[in-house]
Amino acid sequence: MKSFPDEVDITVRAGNGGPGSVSFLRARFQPRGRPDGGDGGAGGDIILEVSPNLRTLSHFRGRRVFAAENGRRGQSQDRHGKNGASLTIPVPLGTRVFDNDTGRFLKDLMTPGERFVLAKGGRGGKGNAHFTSSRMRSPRFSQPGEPGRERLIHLELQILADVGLMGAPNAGKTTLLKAMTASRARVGAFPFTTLTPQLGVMGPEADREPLILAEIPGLIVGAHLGKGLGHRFLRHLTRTRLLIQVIDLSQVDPADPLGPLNMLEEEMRAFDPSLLDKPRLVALNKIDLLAPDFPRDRVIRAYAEAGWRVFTVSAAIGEGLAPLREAIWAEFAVKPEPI
Ligand SMILES: Nc1nc2c(ncn2[C@@H]2O[C@H](COP(=O)(O)OP(=O)(O)OP(=O)(O)O)[C@@H](O)[C@H]2O)c(=O)[nH]1
Ligand SMILES: [Mg+2]
Repeated sequence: MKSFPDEVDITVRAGNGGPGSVSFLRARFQPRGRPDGGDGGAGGDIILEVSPNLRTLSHFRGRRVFAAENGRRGQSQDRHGKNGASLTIPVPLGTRVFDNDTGRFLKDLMTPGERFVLAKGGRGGKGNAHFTSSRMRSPRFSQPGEPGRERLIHLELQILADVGLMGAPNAGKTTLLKAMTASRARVGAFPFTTLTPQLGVMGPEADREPLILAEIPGLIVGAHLGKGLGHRFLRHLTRTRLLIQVIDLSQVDPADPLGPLNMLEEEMRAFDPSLLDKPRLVALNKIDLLAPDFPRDRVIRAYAEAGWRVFTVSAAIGEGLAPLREAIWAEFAVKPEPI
């Protein structure tokens, strides 16, 4: 299995400023001409930008050096040189930025669309038109452009969940998480606090990028988290694009099949109504425990008729997991372009 691509070292080079120009406007009755050398253009910046479509740093592939365009030389007739284009590097939410020369932490990118200037382009040099004075009417020099900044940068992806498993205590979230995810060794290497949800990595497989699944503990109801909801926990919800409502089907009252789900939804609304904007799947778990007379089909139909995408599974014996996994992959089908 390919290791989880969670860190990358890059060199970034902002553009150099263009040199100022030395030029004289030849005009009648002005033997030496008026200095008219324009300023150089500014070099382009190197900018990181949080792209909501990315979930890993794997789009860097082998690319390690990123350079922005240099500013152009100033021109005669006081014309300013063209500014160099900036280069924007897309990164996923949860990217932490370090200066690789000093090891210093620079930035935690935690908002979709957020931008961070890694390296400023150099300023353009001034043209000779700037240097005229009473003593110097015809300066034959201009200022060189300022060099763009070059830095070694270390990017590290904070492991944040793509998929959140929610549900009442004992519904089987942990068991389902473990049944659907493979090696967790890599994730385990990250220092998490005690309030951090359980994490697992699904994939990578074929050409699918790996997905991080997280158990959102004890639901938001706060029964065992109370006001101690850790920062990291909230961050997971920020990035989570898909939620799975895990319900213990063996505990469902056939007279009120949607009861447990409505309760979860109510709790989510109370905690943060924007959670209800995220797509949600329902996993009716513990089908291996159903009594023979349990009206299983009728209960499932009630969910489907209410518009839910519903899956019946047994996390314990691994039944019904394949269709659920496919539905999860389908939700993340957009493949990031290499940069
Ligand atoms: N028979 C059966 N037992 C299951 C199934 N899934 C989970 N369990 C059992 O249900 C109990 C609770 O499972 P967990 O996975 O810990 O449930 P949870 O939702 O993570 O619980 P909390 O984290 O405490 O909220 C455990 O004893 C599991 O072995 C299932 O599909 N069938
Ligand atoms: Mg659990």
